[in-house]
Amino acid sequence: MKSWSSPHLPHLPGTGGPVSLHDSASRSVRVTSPGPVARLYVCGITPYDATHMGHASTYLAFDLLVRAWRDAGHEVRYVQNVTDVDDPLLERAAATGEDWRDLAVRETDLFREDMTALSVVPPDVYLGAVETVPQAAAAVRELVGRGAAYRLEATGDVYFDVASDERFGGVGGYDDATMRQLFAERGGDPATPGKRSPLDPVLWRAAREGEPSWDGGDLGAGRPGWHIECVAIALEHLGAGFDVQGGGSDLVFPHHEMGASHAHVLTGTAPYAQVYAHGGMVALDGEKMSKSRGNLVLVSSLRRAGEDPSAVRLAVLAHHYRDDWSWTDDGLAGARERLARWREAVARPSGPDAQHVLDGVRRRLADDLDAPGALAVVDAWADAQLAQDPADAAGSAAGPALVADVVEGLLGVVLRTRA
Ligand code: 5CA
Ligand code: ZN
Repeated sequence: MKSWSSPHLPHLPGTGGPVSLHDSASRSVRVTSPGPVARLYVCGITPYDATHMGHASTYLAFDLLVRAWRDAGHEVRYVQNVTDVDDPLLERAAATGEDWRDLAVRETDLFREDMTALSVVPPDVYLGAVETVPQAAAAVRELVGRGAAYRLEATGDVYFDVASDERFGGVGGYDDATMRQLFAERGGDPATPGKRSPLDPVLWRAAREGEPSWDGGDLGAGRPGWHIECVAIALEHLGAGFDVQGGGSDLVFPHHEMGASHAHVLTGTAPYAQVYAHGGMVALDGEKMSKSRGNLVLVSSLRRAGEDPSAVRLAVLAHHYRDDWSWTDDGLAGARERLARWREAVARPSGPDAQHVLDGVRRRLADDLDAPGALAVVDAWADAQLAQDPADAAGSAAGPALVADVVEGLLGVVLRTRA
């Protein structure tokens, strides 16, 4: 699948330091220590509706990571999926009478436009579930071969035996009751009769009347379960033990827990990912923003309303990526004001030295992507700059130029139009 075009990434003097990131599995902030190539997998959208500010916030968080890693001198290999066949997508298409493929293509196109507008660095590998069915089916057959999966005679569906991975539960660290509750709330089927454990997730759903299906070889016709799709893509394009598995906190369990267990059994190694990083949930009016609830602020609506994408980025980056927060008009208005101040400050022909802005923003981002801290560093410089009488012209042109590059390169916020 095609990705989207890269934003301009200005060259910054020197290099940033090692990037630390909170790991859900160890419940601690850990220094990422990629080899020459930093390997990142971020769970992509299920394209049955438009991208809302919750999704955008998650992708912006990992965009900061990509930028910080690159700034620290790593080559980054970034893989993202599109869940372009799944129950909610099929249900929405059935409800509106649209072909599910057309729906997926349309919403994925809109997502690319949204990400491009928001200056999100594109993944190097962008893959849909449909185009990777053969890899997912092969992974399921492998799990069957290893005795970690079993078929339910009633339906022909194939399930993963969570007991086959002794590390199962290690990503989320939840007790059994919580796992059961989250599994039921987040697309699992605890009550399906005949399963060895209520928590066992489906690996291969046998073909049903009116549902799309693919040839699964020994598995028969069907389609892959959600977790194995991401694992098949990540293992093929990053390999086991990659640096960061990312997504929103709603994916900790079951999605990333199950994915890790599938991979542990498939590869015979652990961990699947060095760090499991999760962004907080964005709400609107106190409720998690979600397509199923319909309480959405869409990136595309903001764009249509003429909102500056840099203001949208600043509205998101004013919150730490791990916090849950609510989208508000006031938050966006505050971001517009900040953007205007920063633009005014860098537009002046000279200003205070800005090496400490570069150092400070680097340090804040390297510390678990502390974007609010990074914004405060830039605010302090802008305040000092705007407090000066422009006629005094203290400092040099290098200060404003460096701040504009730091803000664009590390925060993705565009302050100056390029000639
Ligand atoms: N396709 C799967 C992942 S394989 C999926 O969860 N798709 S999604 O469209 O529902 O979500 C896309 C990404 O946005 C996921 O990383 C999810 O964790 C994140 N996300 C969804 N809702 C919110 C929200 N309200 N706030 C923050 N992030 C969110
Ligand atoms: Zn995923």
